[in-house]
Amino acid sequence: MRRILHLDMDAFFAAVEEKLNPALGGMPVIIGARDPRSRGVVSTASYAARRYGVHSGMPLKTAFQLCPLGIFLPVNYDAYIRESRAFKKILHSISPQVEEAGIDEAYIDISEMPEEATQLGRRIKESIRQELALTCSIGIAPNKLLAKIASDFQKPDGLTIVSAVEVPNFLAPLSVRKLIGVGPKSEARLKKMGIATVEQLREVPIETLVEAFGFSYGEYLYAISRGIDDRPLITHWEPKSISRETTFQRDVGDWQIIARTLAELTKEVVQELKEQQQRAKTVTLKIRFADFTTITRAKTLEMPLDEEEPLRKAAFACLKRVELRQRVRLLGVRVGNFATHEGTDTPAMMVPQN
Ligand code: TTP
Ligand code: MG
Repeated sequence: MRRILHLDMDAFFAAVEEKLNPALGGMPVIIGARDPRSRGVVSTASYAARRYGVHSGMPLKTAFQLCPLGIFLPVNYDAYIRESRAFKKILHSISPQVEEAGIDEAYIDISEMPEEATQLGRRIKESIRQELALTCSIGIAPNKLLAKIASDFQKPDGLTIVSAVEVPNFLAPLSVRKLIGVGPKSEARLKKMGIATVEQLREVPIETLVEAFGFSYGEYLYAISRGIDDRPLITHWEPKSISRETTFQRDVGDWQIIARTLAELTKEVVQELKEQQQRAKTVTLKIRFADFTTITRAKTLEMPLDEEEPLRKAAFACLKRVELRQRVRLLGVRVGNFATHEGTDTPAMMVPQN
């Protein structure tokens, strides 16, 4: 079971200013410029300032009208970068599986960590509070999409844990805008269709979504409203991989078509592998069925290779391990676990298992 933690610092720029000047604590601090009548927009505002309706992206002049007694400060980027590095260092000390997603946010893959979610979340928040005197909000959920929504759920100083069984109920009442990839335009179009919440979006048949939004975005909305997101974390340490996947125009039950597609995808992946002068030791097959359940099967070879035939055989060995109990919507192949050509000294006699 995948467990992803997303952490986002609270009112980050404003919180750093409050840390540097404790006299500002609890006051309506607005970051953007020292002169609130100048042009430009609000970078962020402390939670005390947000009570007046001030928020990121708002013209400073509007913020000044809403909150004339606010403390307006210019952006002091160097200070924020320092604090950003410091909190990320704490995260890297907890796990090597960290994706730095922005100046004040990061994901950690905690699937392999034995610690219970609440405990781990509290421990990280406590470290950041004690070592940096800053607060953050954390979400823990089965994937990146859900973890990010969860970290935003009880801001500031929040900790929200969403287990796999809780996902449908957690998502149902939320506005569609909370979903990654749904901006103001899509929100407006959905509203015209009578769809405001994730629950309402889930009730729309996929055909209707594809008709209204086109094939790929329609499919995307269908998946995302069900909390499906298999994006991997992008970490420094993660070995690189190459992958290709394809979504069939119509779900496929014919084994011949599946086999032919798998061979084509593998061929493309191997071509890329050769271009990148890499050799891969692990082949992973991904299949998404008509009902959107998604499975992966992996096979690790005895040594890294860049030839088509053994890698295709490995992909087919994975396919053989899958019960094709439903039609297939999507097929994908990934090769990873790389060794560069210079890197490994491969004995010519070894034959890969298949
Ligand atoms: P956010 O995490 O979106 O906002 P925040 O940390 O200030 O508040 P919270 O997470 O508690 O809701 O963005 C992080 C920082 O990025 C923010 O402190 C300032 C900067 N930023 C801008 O400069 N302009 C913007 O429009 C946004 C959204 C953020
Ligand atoms: Mg933040």
